Amino acid sequence: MKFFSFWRSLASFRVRIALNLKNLPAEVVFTDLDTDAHRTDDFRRINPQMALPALIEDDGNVLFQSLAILEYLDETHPDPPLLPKDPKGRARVRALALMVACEGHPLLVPRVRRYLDRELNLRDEQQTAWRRHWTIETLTALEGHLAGHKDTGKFCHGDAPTLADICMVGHVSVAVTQKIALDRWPTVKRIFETAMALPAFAKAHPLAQPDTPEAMRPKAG
Ligand SMILES: N[C@@H](CCC(=O)N[C@@H](CS)C(=O)NCC(=O)O)C(=O)O
Repeated sequence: MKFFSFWRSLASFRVRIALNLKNLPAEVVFTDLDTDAHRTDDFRRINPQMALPALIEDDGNVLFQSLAILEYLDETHPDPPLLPKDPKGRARVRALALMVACEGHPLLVPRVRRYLDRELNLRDEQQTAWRRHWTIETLTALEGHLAGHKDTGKFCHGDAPTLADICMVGHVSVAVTQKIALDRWPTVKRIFETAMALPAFAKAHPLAQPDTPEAMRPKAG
């Protein structure tokens, strides 16, 4: 498989976690969003939406949209499962995942930031306020659903990671990058720390990728 990814892409982060959890090898094609590598004719032929991630299987089948990719990988490689067995549980996990992937994340992607910058002329300070607002809103909504819910366990749903955790950790990473303290979302914070302690999650982190700029990497010590 060829996996088109960028270190900072949160949707790529999700697929990296799933590939790691399921122990699936993929050749990574580093696609630099900062140099518009996703807007080239070559990439547009792969994903006309010009967004990461994309996965090309060995038979040429192209997969796009991270949640569709995650569910496809789960159906074709069911172990370990990323969704609960019962329909109610699956609905809850998908809903938690969609709160991030469909509501929070789309407001932060480069094409939206580009529009805020070039068309609406929002300066850095206003753009930072925009990012903080939607990040906080999403984490507050997640905390509301997770805290005290009978199905919340070590992870968002039960005691094993699911699509919900895979989506949530990316959004929490954004908050960490923006230096937003996580204390006001204790359940989210606890689950984030539990998930990121797993090698499959830690190895997928944006700051730990081969294409992560040196200056962004955490300093040892
Ligand atoms: N809903 C899509 C989001 C895809 C997306 O917006 N990806 C971002 C990186 S996380 C991207 O490639 N953006 C390019 C752009 O906005 O120009 C998914 O989950 O795959």
